[in-house]
Amino acid sequence: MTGRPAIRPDRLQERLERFAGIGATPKGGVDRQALTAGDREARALLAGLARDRGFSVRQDAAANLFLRREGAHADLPPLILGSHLDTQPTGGRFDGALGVLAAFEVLEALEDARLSSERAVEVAVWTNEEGSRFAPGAMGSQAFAARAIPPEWLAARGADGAVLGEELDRTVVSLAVPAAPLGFPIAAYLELHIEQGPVLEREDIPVGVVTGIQGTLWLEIEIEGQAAHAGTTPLAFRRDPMRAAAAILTELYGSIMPGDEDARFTVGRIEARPGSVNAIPERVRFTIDLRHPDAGVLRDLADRIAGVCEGVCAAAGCGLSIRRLVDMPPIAFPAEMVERIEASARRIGLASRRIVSGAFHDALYLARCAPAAMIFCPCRDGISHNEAEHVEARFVSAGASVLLEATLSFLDDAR
Ligand code: HGY
Ligand code: MN
Ligand code: MN
Repeated sequence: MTGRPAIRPDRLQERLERFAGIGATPKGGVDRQALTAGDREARALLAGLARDRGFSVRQDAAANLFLRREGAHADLPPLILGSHLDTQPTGGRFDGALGVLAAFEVLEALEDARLSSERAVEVAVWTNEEGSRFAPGAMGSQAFAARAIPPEWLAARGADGAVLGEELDRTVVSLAVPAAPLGFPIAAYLELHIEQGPVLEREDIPVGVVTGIQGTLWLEIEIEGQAAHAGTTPLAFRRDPMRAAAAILTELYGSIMPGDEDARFTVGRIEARPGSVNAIPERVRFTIDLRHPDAGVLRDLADRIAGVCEGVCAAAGCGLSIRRLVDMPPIAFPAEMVERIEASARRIGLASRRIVSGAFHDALYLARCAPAAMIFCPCRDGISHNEAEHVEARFVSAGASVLLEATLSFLDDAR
């Protein structure tokens, strides 16, 4: 070994720049949605970089990508470092990509130092974490944890009309690499990610030690009314689903978050059919993203939403259907994993604070397979899922250094 492995901040910044160029938007963000040509281009670029360093590349049936640096004992479950390369339609350069490229930087640092380890270390690129093109989110990590792809996912149509199964096949065949099993034993999982909120920056703390992830529900609300002429139909003759939706959203926006500072209620997508300016819609469909750290409260809020929808639609003479697209219960990471991340930050002289993640992450599902932990770094103004997303170089280096230190702590344990 040639000295203790170290992150090369310049190399990591160059990689972040290079990947940000795949799906770059005019406003400085990234649109590299899951299973698109841009996603495939980024995966191919990373696979090529991995091969150049002598790492092996595999891909499973869910298109999860694994870049492996061998250890002395190939039969030992590997340590996995990962995140995602897919982005929101108007996403940023760091959400997901930071975790993947910092993990790759850790692998390169181990290789540069010619460190020999008992077990392999692998970088995982999880498919479709965002869920914005194809619901649900965290699709690849869910399939890995369950060791199966639910058949109903494959027939699903994305927001752009594409069929998931076809896009998944296209992505898997786009990379001629050996197949990995869908799900395999792992020793532990570590993920670096931007906080996507304002806490760390506000307290000027470079490292977030994630203690858990709050629960998330995605609902699709569909209200059926009666299409009619906008000019000739008096109020008493209308069964207007948009009017019902407006009453529902007024009630829910006016009560859920104002009533509970830990609750998060978001309507990100709403559409009317036929969507004609002078026709009362036949149908209105909208999504709800509901989050809470407490599973019981999340359930009660979901029941409340259903009750409000049922009451308003009955009074408006409209039909109602509620589809659950995502149901992610909250999780807590194991105490010893949280302490390990804290100790890693302390050993390299970085201040840290514990924090619960408001966003879901692939680690939520990997936590079902092995001890898992997450490291956060601050992002400017707490902004994410926005093209203005930005992370200062010093925080990128700090996060990657903690990821390396935590990785070494696992490899040291195995000595
Ligand atoms: O929506 C989420 O929490 C994640 O950022 N995709
Ligand atoms: Mn993310
Ligand atoms: Mn995201």
